[in-house]
Amino acid sequence: MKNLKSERELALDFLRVTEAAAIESARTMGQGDRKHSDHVAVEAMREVMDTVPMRGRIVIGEGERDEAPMLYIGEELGGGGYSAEEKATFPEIDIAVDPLEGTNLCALGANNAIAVLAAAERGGLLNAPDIYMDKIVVGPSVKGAIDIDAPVKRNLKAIARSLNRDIADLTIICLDRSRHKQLIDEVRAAGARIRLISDGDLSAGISAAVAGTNIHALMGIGGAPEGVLTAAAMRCLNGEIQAKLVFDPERLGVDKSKVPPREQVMERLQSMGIKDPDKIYDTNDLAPGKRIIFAATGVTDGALLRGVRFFGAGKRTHSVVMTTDTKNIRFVDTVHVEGGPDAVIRF
Ligand code: VTB
Repeated sequence: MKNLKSERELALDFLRVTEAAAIESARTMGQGDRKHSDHVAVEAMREVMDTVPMRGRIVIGEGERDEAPMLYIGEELGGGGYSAEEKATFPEIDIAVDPLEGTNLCALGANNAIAVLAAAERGGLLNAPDIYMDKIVVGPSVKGAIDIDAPVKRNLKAIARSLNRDIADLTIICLDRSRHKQLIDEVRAAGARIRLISDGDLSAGISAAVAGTNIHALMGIGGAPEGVLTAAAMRCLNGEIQAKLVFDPERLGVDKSKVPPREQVMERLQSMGIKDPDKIYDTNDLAPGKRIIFAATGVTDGALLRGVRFFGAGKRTHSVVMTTDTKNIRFVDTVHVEGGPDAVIRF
C-alpha cells in the first residue's frame, strides 16, 4: 500500500467485497447445505475482489491451488477492467480470506456467521498452514498479562485483575469440542463463566477484544487461518492473541489416523518457512504488516454485527472495517437499494 489515501480507499473497496459475500451466503441461510453456502460466498467474494485496484495475492484462502478453484493460496487477482499500465501502478497486497466463517452456522441459521478478509502489504500476514491452532485472545486492557503456556487459572486471575473484577465475573468463550474437556474443567474449577460455541472462533475472538460484549477472552483450539485473521483484527483493535500450532492427535482428542503423520506436517511447515513448530506466535508474528485492513460483514445476527436483511427494495448489511494506520473502527450499515425511483429507505 503506497500511501494513506490508497489504504483508505482500499478499505472501502474491501467492504464491498465482504458485503457481497455476506449477501450471497445469507440468501442460503438455514438451507442446511454448508458447502453451497460457502460456495456462493467464495464466488461473490472472488468476483468483487477482482475489481479492486490492486495487485492482490491470496495468502490464506480456500486451500491449495489443486483443491480450490477460487481464492486458492497464491492466486493473483485485482485490477480487473483496468489497463496493464494502470495495473502496474496499483499497490501489491497480500490477502487472507474467510468468505464464510461459520459455514455450519449459516446452514443452520445460527448466530455469528460472518464474511471476512484481511489485507496488508506484501509479507504482512503469516502464511499459516490449514491446521489447528491453540489460541488465547484478549482485549486492550488485558494486553501483556496473559501467557498461553501458563495454567488456565493463572491466566484467568490475570484477566480478572486487568479488568478489575473477580474471576466469577468473567465470561470465557470456547469452541464446544471434546478436545477442550480439560480446559473447560479448569475454567469451571476456577469459577469463571463459559460460553460454549458450536463454531466460529474468529468472531468470538473479536468479541473478546471489544468492551461491552461481555466476553473477556477466547481460549482453545480452532483453525490456524482463523488465527491469522484474528491477529489482523487485534492489530486494529489493540487486542492480543497468543497462539501455537497443534498437530498432536492426543491434544486434538482424535485418532492418529485422522491427522496427517507428524513428518508430513513438519515437511509442510518447513516448505511454508516455519522452522520451529512449537513457536509461540503473538499478534505481530501472525499479522506483522505495517498497514493492515480488516473487513467483516455479518451473515447471520451476531454479538457485534447484524445479519443481512432482505426486503422488497433491496437488502441491508452491517459490517466493521478497520485499519491500523488511520485507527478508525467503522461500523457500516449499508442499504443496497434495488427498487426503482419509489423505493422506500428505512432508518
Ligand atoms: C475451527 C474454527 C472455525 O471451524 O476451524 C472450526 O477456527 C473447525 O473445528 O472458526 P473442528 O474441526 O473441530 O470442527 C470454525 O468453528 C468455523 O469455521
